Amino acid sequence: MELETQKNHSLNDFELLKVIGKGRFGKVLLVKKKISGELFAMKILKKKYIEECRQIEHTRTERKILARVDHPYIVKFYYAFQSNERLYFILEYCSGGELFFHLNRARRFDEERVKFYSACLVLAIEHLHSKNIIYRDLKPENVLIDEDGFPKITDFGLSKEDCKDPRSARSFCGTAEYLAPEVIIKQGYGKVVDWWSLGCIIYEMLVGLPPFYNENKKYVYMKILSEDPHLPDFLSSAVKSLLSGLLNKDPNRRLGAEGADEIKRNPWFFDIDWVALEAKSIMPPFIPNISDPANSRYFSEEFTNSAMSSASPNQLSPRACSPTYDGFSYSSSPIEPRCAFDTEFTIRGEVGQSVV
Ligand code: ISQ
Repeated sequence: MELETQKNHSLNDFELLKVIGKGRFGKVLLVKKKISGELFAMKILKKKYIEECRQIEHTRTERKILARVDHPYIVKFYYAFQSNERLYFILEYCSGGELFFHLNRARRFDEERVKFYSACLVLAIEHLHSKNIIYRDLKPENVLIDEDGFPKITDFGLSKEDCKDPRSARSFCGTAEYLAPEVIIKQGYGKVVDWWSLGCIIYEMLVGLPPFYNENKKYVYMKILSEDPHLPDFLSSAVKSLLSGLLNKDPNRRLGAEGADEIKRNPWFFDIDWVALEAKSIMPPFIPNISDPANSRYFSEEFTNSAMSSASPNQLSPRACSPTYDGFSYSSSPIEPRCAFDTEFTIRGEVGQSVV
């Protein structure tokens, strides 16, 4: 498998400290660079899984995109190297852990906190779109919090490059709860799918569950295609109107179809100073309490307690949650994991995957 990696770096340069994440094709370790003592996140991908699961192109794209982007709200990529069996990506370490970890604990955030995170995400997605990249997998698990409390998106495994045209992407991929209707009906889609997922993540941070939620994916897809999201009374009218715009099922009429400025001008964001936010000169609403950055208190014990060398990437247990939604408690039994997937399909007649 060929991938552009650096020959002058190797695993030996790092002390491996802890497992802090696991995904479909590998795991993420907290590592310390021996020579400088700096901490990094090391994403390790097993070539065997990548080849077996036909992920070679996605891995190449991820590596290319990571090297192309440079933004305060996107996890920084330093370099990549490889061994016979594995690929290694050296990334910025975000000691505050996943946004998902904090949301799961708090159940939901207040509007000011949600506004701050979503404004940062608007800037990150605007940056990707300016480079004709569609992110395609925005969800709380893919947003990390850095040591100062700023959010950063990570995981470009499903992203797509060269998307100038509003119908340039076709593959049926993403995470069920965050998929835009045009992805489900396999119409061909463009950058505005990211604004739909932004609507989903804003809703989830405010309400405690994604807007189109069901334990069964088939019903998730049906709701996305045919139901309006329920907007509880405790939401301000400004955020309700933003959510209605972002969750417009018609991609041409969705807020953001004319570009990120349309979203930035929405009344809910009236008090955001976008220039100051881009410069990271606005104080985040929550600052992780980290005296020792190597202490992984904001990472699930499911990861950090596992042996570094033996854990298989497929051992990730399903996400269990029982968020309270409008006073109604959903089942606390484990539900299907919210995993991203990718199924290639072609609009004109070739084999595709039926989703509903
Ligand atoms: C950086 N810091 C913490 C966790 C991470 C997980 C995946 C990629 C980068 C990361």
